[in-house]
Amino acid sequence: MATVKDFRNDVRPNWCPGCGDFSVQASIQRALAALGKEPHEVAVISGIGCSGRISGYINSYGFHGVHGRALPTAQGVKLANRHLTVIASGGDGDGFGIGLNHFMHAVRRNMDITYIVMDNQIYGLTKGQHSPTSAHGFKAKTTPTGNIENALVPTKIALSAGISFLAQGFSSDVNQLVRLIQEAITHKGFSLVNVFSPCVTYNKINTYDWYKEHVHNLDQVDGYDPTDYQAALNMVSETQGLCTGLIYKNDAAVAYEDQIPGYQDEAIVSQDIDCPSDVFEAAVKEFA
Ligand SMILES: Cc1ncc(C[n+]2csc(CCOP(=O)(O)OP(=O)(O)O)c2C)c(N)n1
Ligand code: SF4
Ligand SMILES: [Mg+2]
Repeated sequence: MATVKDFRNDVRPNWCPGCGDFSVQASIQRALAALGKEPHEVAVISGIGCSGRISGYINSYGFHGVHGRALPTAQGVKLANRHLTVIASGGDGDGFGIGLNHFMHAVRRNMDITYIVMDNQIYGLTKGQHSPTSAHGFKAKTTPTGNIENALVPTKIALSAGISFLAQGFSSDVNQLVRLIQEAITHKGFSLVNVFSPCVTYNKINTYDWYKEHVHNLDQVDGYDPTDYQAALNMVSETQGLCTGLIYKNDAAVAYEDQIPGYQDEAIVSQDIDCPSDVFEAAVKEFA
Protein backbone atom coordinates (compact mmCIF):
# COMPACT_ATOMS: atom_id res chain seq x y z
CA MET A 1 0.00 0.00 0.00
CA ALA A 2 1.31 3.47 -0.87
CA THR A 3 2.57 5.72 1.91
CA VAL A 4 3.06 9.49 2.06
CA LYS A 5 6.58 8.97 0.69
CA ASP A 6 5.17 7.47 -2.51
CA PHE A 7 3.39 10.75 -3.25
CA ARG A 8 6.66 12.69 -2.97
CA ASN A 9 9.02 13.26 -5.88
CA ASP A 10 12.51 14.73 -6.06
CA VAL A 11 11.41 18.15 -7.31
CA ARG A 12 12.20 20.77 -4.69
CA PRO A 13 9.43 23.37 -4.33
CA ASN A 14 10.70 26.87 -5.03
CA TRP A 15 8.15 28.46 -2.71
CA CYS A 16 9.51 31.01 -0.24
CA PRO A 17 10.41 29.60 3.18
CA GLY A 18 7.26 29.81 5.33
CA CYS A 19 4.81 29.91 2.41
CA GLY A 20 1.49 28.32 3.40
CA ASP A 21 1.49 26.20 0.25
CA PHE A 22 3.99 23.74 1.78
CA SER A 23 1.33 22.64 4.27
CA VAL A 24 -1.24 22.20 1.51
CA GLN A 25 1.15 20.02 -0.47
CA ALA A 26 1.91 17.89 2.60
CA SER A 27 -1.78 17.65 3.50
CA ILE A 28 -2.75 16.42 0.04
CA GLN A 29 -0.01 13.79 0.19
CA ARG A 30 -1.07 12.67 3.66
CA ALA A 31 -4.75 12.55 2.70
CA LEU A 32 -4.09 10.47 -0.41
CA ALA A 33 -1.98 7.98 1.53
CA ALA A 34 -4.55 7.77 4.32
CA LEU A 35 -7.26 7.01 1.75
CA GLY A 36 -5.18 4.11 0.40
CA LYS A 37 -4.71 5.69 -3.03
CA GLU A 38 -1.83 4.80 -5.30
CA PRO A 39 0.01 7.52 -7.31
CA HIS A 40 -1.24 6.11 -10.64
CA GLU A 41 -4.84 6.48 -9.42
CA VAL A 42 -4.51 10.25 -8.92
CA ALA A 43 -4.27 13.27 -11.23
CA VAL A 44 -3.42 16.75 -9.94
CA ILE A 45 -4.31 19.50 -12.38
CA SER A 46 -3.24 23.06 -11.64
CA GLY A 47 -3.40 26.57 -13.04
CA ILE A 48 -0.76 29.29 -12.96
CA GLY A 49 0.49 30.97 -9.81
CA CYS A 50 2.93 30.10 -7.02
CA SER A 51 0.22 27.69 -5.84
CA GLY A 52 -0.19 26.33 -9.37
CA ARG A 53 3.22 24.74 -9.14
CA ILE A 54 1.79 22.13 -6.80
CA SER A 55 1.05 19.62 -9.58
CA GLY A 56 4.81 19.32 -10.16
CA TYR A 57 5.49 18.58 -6.50
CA ILE A 58 3.23 15.56 -6.06
CA ASN A 59 4.06 12.16 -7.45
CA SER A 60 0.93 11.36 -9.45
CA TYR A 61 -0.38 12.13 -12.91
CA GLY A 62 -0.22 15.90 -13.28
CA PHE A 63 -0.88 18.78 -15.61
CA HIS A 64 0.29 22.36 -15.07
CA GLY A 65 -1.98 24.24 -17.42
CA VAL A 66 -3.06 27.76 -18.20
CA HIS A 67 -3.97 30.57 -15.77
CA GLY A 68 -7.56 30.12 -14.61
CA ARG A 69 -8.19 26.92 -16.52
CA ALA A 70 -7.44 24.14 -14.02
CA LEU A 71 -11.12 23.23 -13.68
CA PRO A 72 -12.02 22.69 -17.35
CA THR A 73 -8.93 20.52 -17.76
CA ALA A 74 -9.69 18.58 -14.60
CA GLN A 75 -13.26 17.94 -15.75
CA GLY A 76 -11.98 16.67 -19.10
CA VAL A 77 -9.59 14.32 -17.32
CA LYS A 78 -12.39 13.02 -15.12
CA LEU A 79 -14.65 12.35 -18.10
CA ALA A 80 -11.87 10.49 -19.89
CA ASN A 81 -11.20 8.31 -16.86
CA ARG A 82 -13.89 8.42 -14.21
CA HIS A 83 -11.88 6.06 -11.99
CA LEU A 84 -9.09 8.59 -11.42
CA THR A 85 -9.10 10.70 -8.26
CA VAL A 86 -8.96 14.14 -9.83
CA ILE A 87 -7.69 17.10 -7.82
CA ALA A 88 -7.74 20.58 -9.35
CA SER A 89 -5.67 23.18 -7.59
CA GLY A 90 -4.44 26.77 -7.74
CA GLY A 91 -4.65 30.21 -6.22
CA ASP A 92 -7.36 32.75 -5.41
CA GLY A 93 -6.50 34.76 -8.53
CA ASP A 94 -6.51 31.63 -10.66
CA GLY A 95 -9.79 30.27 -9.33
CA PHE A 96 -11.81 33.34 -8.30
CA GLY A 97 -10.47 35.96 -10.72
CA ILE A 98 -9.77 34.78 -14.25
CA GLY A 99 -11.23 31.34 -13.51
CA LEU A 100 -14.39 32.37 -11.63
CA ASN A 101 -16.72 31.55 -14.49
CA HIS A 102 -15.32 28.01 -14.68
CA PHE A 103 -15.63 27.69 -10.92
CA MET A 104 -19.34 28.51 -10.82
CA HIS A 105 -20.16 26.16 -13.67
CA ALA A 106 -18.04 23.38 -12.17
CA VAL A 107 -19.96 23.83 -8.91
CA ARG A 108 -23.39 23.57 -10.49
CA ARG A 109 -22.25 20.71 -12.76
CA ASN A 110 -21.19 18.67 -9.71
CA MET A 111 -18.62 16.43 -11.31
CA ASP A 112 -16.79 14.20 -8.84
CA ILE A 113 -13.57 16.18 -8.50
CA THR A 114 -11.91 18.02 -5.62
CA TYR A 115 -10.82 21.63 -5.97
CA ILE A 116 -8.18 22.82 -3.52
CA VAL A 117 -7.53 26.57 -3.57
CA MET A 118 -4.57 28.18 -1.83
CA ASP A 119 -6.17 31.50 -0.92
CA ASN A 120 -3.52 34.03 0.16
CA GLN A 121 -5.64 37.08 -0.76
CA ILE A 122 -2.96 38.29 -3.19
CA TYR A 123 -1.27 37.51 -6.51
CA GLY A 124 1.96 35.92 -5.27
CA LEU A 125 3.64 34.82 -8.47
CA THR A 126 3.37 38.22 -10.14
CA LYS A 127 4.80 39.86 -7.02
CA GLY A 128 2.01 41.20 -4.90
CA GLN A 129 -0.99 42.72 -6.68
CA HIS A 130 -4.37 42.68 -4.90
CA SER A 131 -6.63 39.74 -5.78
CA PRO A 132 -10.41 39.17 -5.86
CA THR A 133 -10.31 37.98 -2.24
CA SER A 134 -8.30 40.99 -0.97
CA ALA A 135 -10.33 42.95 1.56
CA HIS A 136 -11.67 46.45 1.00
CA GLY A 137 -8.93 48.82 2.16
CA PHE A 138 -6.19 46.22 1.62
CA LYS A 139 -2.89 47.83 0.69
CA ALA A 140 -0.79 46.17 -1.98
CA LYS A 141 1.40 47.38 -4.83
CA THR A 142 -1.62 47.98 -7.04
CA THR A 143 -3.64 49.58 -4.23
CA PRO A 144 -1.15 51.81 -2.37
CA THR A 145 -3.95 53.87 -0.82
CA GLY A 146 -6.16 50.85 -0.10
CA ASN A 147 -8.34 48.55 -2.20
CA ILE A 148 -11.54 50.32 -3.30
CA GLU A 149 -13.23 47.07 -4.39
CA ASN A 150 -15.12 44.75 -2.06
CA ALA A 151 -13.72 41.26 -1.52
CA LEU A 152 -15.36 38.29 -3.13
CA VAL A 153 -16.22 35.60 -0.57
CA PRO A 154 -15.67 32.21 -2.27
CA THR A 155 -17.74 30.26 0.23
CA LYS A 156 -20.79 32.49 -0.38
CA ILE A 157 -20.48 32.07 -4.14
CA ALA A 158 -20.02 28.32 -3.78
CA LEU A 159 -23.14 27.97 -1.66
CA SER A 160 -25.27 30.14 -3.90
CA ALA A 161 -24.14 28.15 -6.97
CA GLY A 162 -25.32 24.95 -5.26
CA ILE A 163 -22.10 23.27 -4.13
CA SER A 164 -22.46 19.77 -2.73
CA PHE A 165 -19.35 19.83 -0.47
CA LEU A 166 -17.74 22.94 0.98
CA ALA A 167 -14.87 23.12 3.44
CA GLN A 168 -12.28 25.65 4.43
CA GLY A 169 -8.88 25.02 5.99
CA PHE A 170 -5.85 26.89 7.25
CA SER A 171 -2.21 26.02 6.49
CA SER A 172 -1.41 26.18 10.19
CA ASP A 173 -3.85 23.41 11.07
CA VAL A 174 -2.55 20.49 9.05
CA ASN A 175 -4.49 17.82 10.95
CA GLN A 176 -7.79 19.54 10.18
CA LEU A 177 -6.73 20.15 6.58
CA VAL A 178 -5.81 16.49 6.01
CA ARG A 179 -9.19 15.43 7.38
CA LEU A 180 -11.07 17.94 5.21
CA ILE A 181 -9.19 16.89 2.05
CA GLN A 182 -9.91 13.24 2.81
CA GLU A 183 -13.61 13.97 3.24
CA ALA A 184 -13.64 16.11 0.09
CA ILE A 185 -12.05 13.35 -2.01
CA THR A 186 -14.42 10.75 -0.57
CA HIS A 187 -17.47 12.94 -1.32
CA LYS A 188 -19.18 11.88 -4.54
CA GLY A 189 -19.52 15.19 -6.35
CA PHE A 190 -17.75 18.53 -6.66
CA SER A 191 -15.92 19.54 -3.51
CA LEU A 192 -14.13 22.78 -2.68
CA VAL A 193 -11.49 23.02 0.04
CA ASN A 194 -10.52 26.69 0.19
CA VAL A 195 -7.36 27.02 2.25
CA PHE A 196 -6.13 30.18 3.96
CA SER A 197 -2.51 29.80 2.89
CA PRO A 198 -0.47 32.88 3.82
CA CYS A 199 1.92 34.54 1.37
CA VAL A 200 4.71 35.54 3.73
CA THR A 201 6.53 37.60 1.10
CA TYR A 202 3.90 39.95 -0.33
CA ASN A 203 0.93 39.90 2.01
CA LYS A 204 1.99 41.50 5.27
CA ILE A 205 -1.61 41.91 6.46
CA ASN A 206 -3.17 38.42 6.24
CA THR A 207 -0.39 36.70 8.16
CA TYR A 208 -0.55 33.44 10.14
CA ASP A 209 -1.23 35.50 13.27
CA TRP A 210 -3.96 37.50 11.52
CA TYR A 211 -5.81 34.31 10.52
CA LYS A 212 -5.40 32.81 14.01
CA GLU A 213 -7.04 35.91 15.42
CA HIS A 214 -9.86 36.24 12.86
CA VAL A 215 -10.89 32.74 11.82
CA HIS A 216 -13.73 30.83 13.54
CA ASN A 217 -13.05 27.11 13.73
CA LEU A 218 -16.30 25.22 13.19
CA ASP A 219 -14.84 22.16 14.92
CA GLN A 220 -15.27 24.18 18.08
CA VAL A 221 -18.82 25.39 17.42
CA ASP A 222 -21.20 23.21 19.42
CA GLY A 223 -24.15 21.88 17.46
CA TYR A 224 -23.07 23.21 14.05
CA ASP A 225 -24.77 21.00 11.46
CA PRO A 226 -22.95 20.95 8.07
CA THR A 227 -25.94 19.32 6.40
CA ASP A 228 -28.08 22.40 7.13
CA TYR A 229 -27.85 24.66 4.07
CA GLN A 230 -29.40 27.68 5.78
CA ALA A 231 -27.02 27.34 8.74
CA ALA A 232 -24.09 27.23 6.30
CA LEU A 233 -25.31 30.39 4.54
CA ASN A 234 -25.72 32.14 7.89
CA MET A 235 -22.26 31.05 9.01
CA VAL A 236 -20.42 32.36 5.94
CA SER A 237 -22.45 35.59 6.08
CA GLU A 238 -21.87 36.22 9.75
CA THR A 239 -18.13 35.44 9.58
CA GLN A 240 -17.64 37.05 6.14
CA GLY A 241 -16.30 33.66 5.10
CA LEU A 242 -13.68 33.57 7.85
CA CYS A 243 -14.49 30.13 9.19
CA THR A 244 -12.67 26.82 8.92
CA GLY A 245 -13.93 23.25 9.00
CA LEU A 246 -16.65 21.41 7.13
CA ILE A 247 -19.14 24.14 6.18
CA TYR A 248 -21.66 22.25 4.06
CA LYS A 249 -22.25 18.80 2.65
CA ASN A 250 -25.13 17.40 0.60
CA ASP A 251 -24.76 13.65 0.12
CA ALA A 252 -28.01 13.44 -1.85
CA ALA A 253 -26.65 15.40 -4.82
CA VAL A 254 -25.96 13.14 -7.81
CA ALA A 255 -22.62 13.53 -9.60
CA TYR A 256 -22.64 14.73 -13.22
CA GLU A 257 -20.98 11.62 -14.59
CA ASP A 258 -23.62 9.42 -13.00
CA GLN A 259 -26.28 11.17 -15.07
CA ILE A 260 -24.71 11.04 -18.53
CA PRO A 261 -26.88 8.77 -20.67
CA GLY A 262 -24.91 5.77 -21.89
CA TYR A 263 -21.68 6.83 -20.15
CA GLN A 264 -19.77 3.61 -19.66
CA ASP A 265 -18.15 2.59 -16.42
CA GLU A 266 -15.00 1.49 -18.20
CA ALA A 267 -12.62 4.39 -18.79
CA ILE A 268 -12.10 5.43 -22.39
CA VAL A 269 -8.37 4.79 -21.95
CA SER A 270 -8.99 1.13 -21.17
CA GLN A 271 -11.62 0.50 -23.83
CA ASP A 272 -10.52 -1.44 -26.85
CA ILE A 273 -11.39 1.08 -29.52
CA ASP A 274 -10.74 -0.64 -32.80
CA CYS A 275 -11.02 2.17 -35.29
CA PRO A 276 -9.29 1.88 -38.67
CA SER A 277 -7.53 5.10 -39.67
CA ASP A 278 -9.81 5.76 -42.68
CA VAL A 279 -12.91 5.58 -40.44
CA PHE A 280 -11.23 7.91 -37.95
CA GLU A 281 -10.20 10.39 -40.68
CA ALA A 282 -13.74 10.37 -42.11
CA ALA A 283 -15.21 11.07 -38.68
CA VAL A 284 -12.80 13.96 -38.07
CA LYS A 285 -13.62 15.38 -41.50
CA GLU A 286 -17.32 15.22 -40.78
CA PHE A 287 -16.99 17.14 -37.53
CA ALA A 288 -14.21 19.60 -38.51
C1 LIG B 1 -3.95 34.65 -19.14
C2 LIG B 1 -2.98 35.12 -18.09
N1 LIG B 1 -3.21 36.28 -17.46
C3 LIG B 1 -2.35 36.72 -16.51
C4 LIG B 1 -1.25 35.98 -16.20
C5 LIG B 1 -0.29 36.48 -15.16
N2 LIG B 1 -0.45 35.81 -13.89
C6 LIG B 1 0.23 34.69 -13.59
S1 LIG B 1 -0.11 34.10 -12.08
C7 LIG B 1 -1.20 35.36 -11.79
C8 LIG B 1 -1.95 35.48 -10.49
C9 LIG B 1 -1.40 34.63 -9.41
O1 LIG B 1 -2.20 34.75 -8.26
P1 LIG B 1 -2.93 33.50 -7.63
O2 LIG B 1 -3.73 32.79 -8.64
O3 LIG B 1 -3.66 34.01 -6.45
O4 LIG B 1 -1.74 32.52 -7.23
P2 LIG B 1 -0.59 32.72 -6.16
O5 LIG B 1 0.63 33.11 -6.94
O6 LIG B 1 -1.00 33.78 -5.21
O7 LIG B 1 -0.45 31.39 -5.53
C10 LIG B 1 -1.29 36.21 -12.89
C11 LIG B 1 -2.16 37.41 -12.94
C12 LIG B 1 -1.05 34.75 -16.88
N3 LIG B 1 -0.02 33.94 -16.59
N4 LIG B 1 -1.92 34.35 -17.81
S1 SF4 C 1 5.55 34.78 -3.19
FE1 SF4 C 1 4.07 34.29 -1.57
S2 SF4 C 1 2.72 32.72 -2.46
FE2 SF4 C 1 4.58 32.83 -3.71
S3 SF4 C 1 5.94 31.25 -2.87
FE3 SF4 C 1 6.47 33.19 -1.89
S4 SF4 C 1 5.25 33.20 0.00
FE4 SF4 C 1 4.34 31.65 -1.34
MG1 LIG D 1 -3.00 34.14 -4.52
